[in-house]
Amino acid sequence: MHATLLGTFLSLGAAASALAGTDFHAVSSSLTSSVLHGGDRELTALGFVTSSSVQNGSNFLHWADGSLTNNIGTYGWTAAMPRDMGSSNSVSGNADRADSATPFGGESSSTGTLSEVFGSFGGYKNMSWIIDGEDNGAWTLDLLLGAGQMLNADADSNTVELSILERGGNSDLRVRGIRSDGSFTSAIDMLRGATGATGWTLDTIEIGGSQSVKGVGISLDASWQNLVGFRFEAANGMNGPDLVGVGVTNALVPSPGALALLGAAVLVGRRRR
Ligand SMILES: [Ca+2]
Ligand SMILES: [Ca+2]
Ligand SMILES: [Ca+2]
Ligand SMILES: [Ca+2]
Repeated sequence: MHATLLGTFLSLGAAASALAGTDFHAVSSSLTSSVLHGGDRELTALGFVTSSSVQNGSNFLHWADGSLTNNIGTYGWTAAMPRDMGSSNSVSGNADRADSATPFGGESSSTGTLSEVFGSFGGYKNMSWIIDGEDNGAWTLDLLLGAGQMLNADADSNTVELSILERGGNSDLRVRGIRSDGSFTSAIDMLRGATGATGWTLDTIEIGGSQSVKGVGISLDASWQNLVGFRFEAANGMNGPDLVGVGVTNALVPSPGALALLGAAVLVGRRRR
């Protein structure tokens, strides 16, 4: 191909990618695998339809802080949030676990924490520990990346920056990016119809039978930049999303603050020499 023509095609391709917007890639069960340790589930591979991205357990271990607001109150990363432990569905969004999973630390007081659900369970994210939502209940969850880390969406609609696993594949969930300056992106909705089965099921304390765990990989719009976390919102009409896990790309970058600190350290080092 003529060099000028090739250049034109390449720039057209880049422009098309930049305008790609948000794309949802259903989880593909044939590209997904996990292992059970007793009743605790470790994700080993997570693949998506029409995406080159393959995630694994490491993508789910980037969360270092967060808070959940439900109909009872607001609970920080390590705060003991009250759970529904039986037939009562009085908490709109709360920690819940597989019937066969290891109990939460606060099991005897009917509590659980965000750090248990979204942090490391001895080296992996325990997919048997989730946030259970109620049918018409509302809750808001902020999850924050590790200090000094930031996510910038690329301009490739086939690469997944954010993955969401939901118990049942029968609920919707609203998503916003949280920028490093504290502002929020516009919202996108993960719709239940966009999800695909992981291949495993989950029966928790709050429900009386097993349901398929489904999920989606999201290629975020290229305008989603400088993200230090995400806000997830469940609202009336979304059928009580049950959040099993949230993964992000491992291609995180240092935040401007972290870069400034790094730069200062380099300058100090130079002055000392
Ligand atoms: Ca509940
Ligand atoms: Ca992408
Ligand atoms: Ca659900
Ligand atoms: Ca059960």
